[in-house]
Amino acid sequence: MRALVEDMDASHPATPIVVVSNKADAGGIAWAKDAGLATVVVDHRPFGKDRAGFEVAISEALDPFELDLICLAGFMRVLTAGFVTPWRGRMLNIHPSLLPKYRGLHTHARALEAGDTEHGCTVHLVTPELDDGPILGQARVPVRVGDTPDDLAARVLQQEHILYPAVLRRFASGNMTPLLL
Ligand code: NHR
Repeated sequence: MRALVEDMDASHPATPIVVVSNKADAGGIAWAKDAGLATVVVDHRPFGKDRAGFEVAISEALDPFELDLICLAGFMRVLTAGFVTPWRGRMLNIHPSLLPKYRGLHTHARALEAGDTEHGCTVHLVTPELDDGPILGQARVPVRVGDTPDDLAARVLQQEHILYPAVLRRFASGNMTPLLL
């Protein structure tokens, strides 16, 4: 999130408007406030298993901002079709694997487990199906002998901070051709 916002200088086709989290103590919320951005926090916990109720609360909080795009970054709640469908084609996510490999969680451990020599991250459009939407960009990293999941996560995260801002610039100016780094 921070890499995206910091990239949005005067030459950028998009403007950061509001940072949303389900965690009031998220570092990104404090940072966004400091940067002068609006923030919204909707705690998912009071909603229990009612994912739709949680999402309606987020939608109602976002409505007044009249956003054009949503970028998920480390957002860890699966979104239902009720939220995703109205944003079809306008919501991006960055996922820490070379999709279509390793949808879902624990991607670094799974890449190591599989003996992959290459790993990475993917920016994709969010569809109701998890980590399944059209690919907008990918960045690759080598897997090194002795890597732990944390080593690999750190190497991928560096690339995430390069890939996602580069893809957002292109996407916000109408270019959906996948960016392959
Ligand atoms: N929602 C939809 N409909 N489609 C996608 O592509 C989504 C999505 C919501 C989040 C991010 C994704 C990732 O890149 C994302 C993509 C969370 C989970 C998950 O299982 C899976 C994938 C992603 C994010 N979440 C658990 C849940 O029950 C909670 C896990 C936890 O809290 O640690 O929601 O990784």
